[in-house]
Amino acid sequence: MQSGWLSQYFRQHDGQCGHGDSAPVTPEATEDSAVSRRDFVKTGFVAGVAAGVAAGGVVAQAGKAEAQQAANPMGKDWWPSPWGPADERGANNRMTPAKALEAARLIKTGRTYQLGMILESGIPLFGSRHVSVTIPGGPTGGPFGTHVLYYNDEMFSGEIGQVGSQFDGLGHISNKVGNEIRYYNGFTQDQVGGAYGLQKLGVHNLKPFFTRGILVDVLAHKGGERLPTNYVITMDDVMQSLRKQGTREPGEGDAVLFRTGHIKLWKKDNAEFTKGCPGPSNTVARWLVEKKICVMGADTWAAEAVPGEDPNRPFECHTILIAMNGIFINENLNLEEISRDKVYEFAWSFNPLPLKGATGSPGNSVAIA
Ligand code: UVW
Repeated sequence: MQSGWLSQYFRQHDGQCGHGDSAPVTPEATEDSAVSRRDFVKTGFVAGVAAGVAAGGVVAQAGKAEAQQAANPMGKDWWPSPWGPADERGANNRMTPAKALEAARLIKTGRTYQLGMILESGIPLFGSRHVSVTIPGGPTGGPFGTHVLYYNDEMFSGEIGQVGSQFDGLGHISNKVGNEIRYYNGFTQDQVGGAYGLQKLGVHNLKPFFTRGILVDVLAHKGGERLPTNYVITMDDVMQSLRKQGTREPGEGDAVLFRTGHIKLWKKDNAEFTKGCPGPSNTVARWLVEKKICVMGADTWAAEAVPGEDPNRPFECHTILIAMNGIFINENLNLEEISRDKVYEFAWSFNPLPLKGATGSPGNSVAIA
């Protein structure tokens, strides 16, 4: 279980994050803000009477915005997607032949960099997730034939798409909007849920990613061994890092990877690793949405800052990217080697495991310089 505010968070929200009818926790739901909301309505009423119809119109406008916020804690409904109301691939649609050719042109030396960490027991894990690999028998089977052949199999158990250097698919994140749990493209829990694999938005819908990747080496810019746990990366950090590196801003269909140095805690101090993590702010995530990227990655377990800007709204970048915009997240990456070699722009590839109905995929994304 997580330490610090997250375990606190889990305790407070036990029974609220399932399918119950309880409203999502937002700052607006707190007593203080309820009071200020009442005051706002009262003030609006008085102002409306005093200043006539014009002022009343402004108040009505504000009231409408507030009602929208109450109906959808993210401020607006995010469906249908730009790829149509039936789309299940999101930003994976940006993987075009032209994009693959653009990525191929970035390959100059042919050197490959493994970005995935080894998937094994003992790695840091979120919440109560687990990883177990066992080899039944010893060897598992055989002997066969006169050449006396044996074979080994493995048994794996674990949340296969959500452990290790995981790739979050579009069925991973949803938010309560009004009375419905809503996913990417507005799909509801009834449409997506399935005891033996998601009925919609499974990672098997995705085609391989082969695209331009860029490293935003925030640690190199800020200096030190690693960014402080829960450091929130600002737009200024991003722009200064890119300027220092001489890297072009992200373009449509790019994969953007943030280095914080947090991965140095991997298997060395798992408690500190999972306590929180540094990562991009919501503003950075929204900028990446504007840039129409396909994947945001990082060397941390959440890829975004935890607890982030508002502890009452954990994993908000997950919602902004995955649920609202169909953009994928690749977590727990080893970005140390590409940082060391100053590989800032490269061909990036990841081929999600076509596991039917899975929420994500294990794997090993690669940078080719
Ligand atoms: C959650 O599942 C909440 O986070 P992550 O995608 O970082 O594992």
